[in-house]
Parts: sequence; C-alpha cells; structure tokens
Amino acid sequence: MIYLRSISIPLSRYSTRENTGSNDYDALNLSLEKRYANRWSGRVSYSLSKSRGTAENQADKNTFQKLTDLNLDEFEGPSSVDRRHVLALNGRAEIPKTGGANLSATMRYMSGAPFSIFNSNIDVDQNGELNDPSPAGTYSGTAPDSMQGVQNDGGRNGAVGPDYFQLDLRAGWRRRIRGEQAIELFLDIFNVTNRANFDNPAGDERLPATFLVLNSLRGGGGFPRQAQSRPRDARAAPRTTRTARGSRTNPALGRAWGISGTDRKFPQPMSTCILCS
Ligand SMILES: [Ca+2]
Repeated sequence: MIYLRSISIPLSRYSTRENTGSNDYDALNLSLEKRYANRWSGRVSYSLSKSRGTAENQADKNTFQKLTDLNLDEFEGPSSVDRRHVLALNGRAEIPKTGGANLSATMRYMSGAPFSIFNSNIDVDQNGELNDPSPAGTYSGTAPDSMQGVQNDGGRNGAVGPDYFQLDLRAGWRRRIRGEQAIELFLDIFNVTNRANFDNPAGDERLPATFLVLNSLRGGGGFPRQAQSRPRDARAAPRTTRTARGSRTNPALGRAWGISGTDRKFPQPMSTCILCS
C-alpha cells in the first residue's frame, strides 16, 4: 500500500510516496441456494467480515504524521468499507394454475460502515492536520435529523454509521405467443418499506449544523418507494432444458407456455430469457 509522507521545508511542504501501509480483510462467506424446481428457487447469502489496517487507498495521506514519525499505530483502525454483516435474500416462485404468473423478491441488509468523529478546532498533535480523533464516548448531534447516542470507540473510524435495508418485489406474468416470442407483464416495486438509507454523516464536532446529520441518501439521490409496470416482448426460452433430475416432461407447464405434444418439457427459468426491448 502506498502512503503519502509529508515533508516540511521552510515556507513549504511536499509529499513523497512510501509503501508502508497495510490492510487486512477477514471474512466468513456463507450461501445456501435452492435451484429452480417445484416452481420455486431461492438463495441466502451472508458475510461476516472485518477489515482493518493503516491504509485504504493507493493515495492515502497520513494525517497523523508528526515531523518524520508516521505514527501508523494511531492510523490503525477499521476500514471505511468495514461492514460487519451483509445479508442478501432472493427468491422466485411460480403461482400454480395461473398460466405463468410469478412472484420474486430481493432483500439486502448491511450493517453500518465506520467513520471518524473529530473536532477541527483542536489540533492535538500540532501537525497542521485538523482531524485528530475525538475521545471515546457517546456522541449526539444537535441539529434536526442528526444521529443520537453514537458510540465512538475513539481513534480513526471509531464510530459506525447507519445501516442499510432494502426490499424489492416483482409480480409478473409471461406467456409464449408465437415461436420464440413471448410477452411479459410485470409490476416492480422498489424499496417496498420506503426505508431512507443514508450515507455516513459528517463527523466534525466544530460544525453543529452538520455534525452527525443524516442528509445524504446512499447512491447519490437515493430513492423512495416506487413502482413501475409495463408489458414487454421477450425472447422465449428454449423448449427444453436439463434440470438437476434431467430433462423431464411437464404437460401443465408446457401448456402454459404454449408448447404442444412431446415438446412439453421444463422451460428454463424465466429470468434467463433474453429481452428484446
Ligand atoms: Ca492534527
């Protein structure tokens, strides 16, 4: 990892690069998948991880350096991308006796990411950098919409910001109309719970108007609950596919897809169709 070391000379200062930073990432990743069969499929993924070190980006500037001492021990802390828990669920099911109606859902959850609490009024180490971490403790903002009771462990990235949750649903219906052509009608609902997912707040105690205020939605503008619905043409799936049990006939599903005679075999899951528009 490359670091920028600042060097001061009379009336000026400049930086040189050093390969002195490091970062460790440890994780346990688990997933359980139910392949598409008996009209439904699903997947659960979970990650328990920890990321910690003295550097994150190739151009990190060490703001804890004092004179020629990098003070990397003080820079040691959680990475900004250190989200301890990440959980994702998704599933899809076909509704029997509806001629191709299906429901699917996706849920994502992430625990909060770290950020630093500091006071730019105070330069504790007198190195000219105004981001010396505030002491460990519990902090609350005073402005409207600010976080309350934030536990700060002290040091770089000692606090944890808001977590993230989003649930999306889709209800659809599709049917083969001619040859390889199929039509699909669907209704998507994004952010079903209308959850406001925020980026980390500012951590500068000197600025009470913004300190711990949640005012930036994740992903830029973020978005509230919204829905879209429209028909579209879709290229139909091949008439045969091989499942875990091999290629089998299914007259009921074949009729739903407009497949006749001996070609009544499991079509591929609809999510694999290639859209024409
Ligand atoms: Ca300082």
